[in-house]
Amino acid sequence: MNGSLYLLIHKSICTPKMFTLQFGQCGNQLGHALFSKISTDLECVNTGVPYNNNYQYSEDTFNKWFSGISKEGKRLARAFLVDTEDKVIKKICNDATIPWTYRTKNVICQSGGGCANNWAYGYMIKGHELKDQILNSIRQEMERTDDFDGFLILLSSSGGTGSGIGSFIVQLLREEYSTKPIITTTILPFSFGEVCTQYYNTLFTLAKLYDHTDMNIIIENEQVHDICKNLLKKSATSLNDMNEIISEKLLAVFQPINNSKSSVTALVSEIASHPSYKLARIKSTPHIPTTYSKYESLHNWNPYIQHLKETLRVPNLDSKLTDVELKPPPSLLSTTVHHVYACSVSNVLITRGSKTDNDPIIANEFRDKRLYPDWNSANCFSHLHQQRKFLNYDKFLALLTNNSQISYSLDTALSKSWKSYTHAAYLHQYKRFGLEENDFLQAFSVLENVVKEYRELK
Ligand SMILES: Nc1nc2c(ncn2[C@@H]2O[C@H](COP(=O)(O)OP(=O)(O)OP(=O)(O)O)[C@@H](O)[C@H]2O)c(=O)[nH]1
Ligand SMILES: [Mg+2]
Repeated sequence: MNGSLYLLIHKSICTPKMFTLQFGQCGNQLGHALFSKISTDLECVNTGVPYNNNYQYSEDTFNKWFSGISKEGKRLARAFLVDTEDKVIKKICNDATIPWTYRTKNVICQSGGGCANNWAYGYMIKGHELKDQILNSIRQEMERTDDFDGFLILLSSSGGTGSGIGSFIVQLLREEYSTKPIITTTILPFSFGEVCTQYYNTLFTLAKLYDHTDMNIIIENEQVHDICKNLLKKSATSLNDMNEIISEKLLAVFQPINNSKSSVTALVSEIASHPSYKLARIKSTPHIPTTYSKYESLHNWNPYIQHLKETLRVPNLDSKLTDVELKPPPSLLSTTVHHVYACSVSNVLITRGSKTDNDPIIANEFRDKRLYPDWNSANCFSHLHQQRKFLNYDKFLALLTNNSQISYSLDTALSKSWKSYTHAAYLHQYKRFGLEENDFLQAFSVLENVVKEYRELK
């Protein structure tokens, strides 16, 4: 075979391929927003790179997220849709405005009334009913796929379907694909005004996922809502607006980079190689109102980088701290930085956009040994760059970070579920599906240990 033809075929076969699994209302709506963003990114005209480079990026994007073209000429998402009520699935599958579609066989949906915000109902009952159908669809897709790179699971921790069925299926995937990376994206609930069982569901989900995933990316709905309010200046924020922000964060990390380190396996080993620290968050910038032009960058690279570093601040003593990610990046580099920073197990900085001699990217801010624990100060940071612009942003930056800040969010979930538990509140709703006191105590113990490990990071 002609050498260059061989290389071309080989390169396309070797593009790492992602399997996206969407569970419940949140997982499916978020997945839909994610594929929408991928399509928007594919169709960008202001790429900042020569035709050939953009062609390669588009090929890699297509191969990573899609498994072919449908008879109607639409891209086929390599996604699996699971729900126990059909409202959301019907809506997204019948969306005629989108340039992609789902394989019918990969849509696993009951037309019941959902899992009633009950992790136990999802995990103990509905998961068993649906597991064969879900695993068979995955096996069939796997047979069609070479160079499988990893699972990306999308779910909320506080309902019943995403949390319960999602946790159950992740456990089965771990058994069946023991060496393949499993990354979960877990959406944590708002702290007020949602359902009374949300913290028990969150407790069980986080504890189960801790045992079976390689990396769990934690997203807090409350924080994403505030990003929309403060940075996008939305007067009313919808779940859709929030899903757009979450999708941008995820894709800033997972869209192709011309570097083998961007494969899921490599990212997991960079960020979550220590078995006690598997939680990550994505800090990203800039998020700007749609009325602003994305073509023109407001800043050089380095103020953005310093801004991302400032998002790692933690409160000093008992002082209250504004979340820096909710503020726009300052236009001037600050010279008097003397804050206290979270201790990071590891950080990966991903930059997307044009880097020039006049505007270089200097990531030394993240090489500061004081940001990391003594036992991991050597291999704790890496920087990946993609010259191709992302979603028409002149520059876009994401910091995938595994650090001690997470203990604050988990502490809230723990203390609220512990409070309910000590009053024996709603326990009967879980016991009627077979959970026992011991299951609660085990989940508390796993999560308390996680919080303790992160809090003691130095
Ligand atoms: N970010 C985001 N959060 C969502 C979305 N839809 C629901 N949520 C959040 O998800 C939680 C509720 O979980 P759902 O995903 O609706 O529940 P489910 O998995 O469908 O489970 P059941 O309906 O109980 O069977 C709440 O915290 C909501 O705020 C969404 O599209 N985006
Ligand atoms: Mg639901």
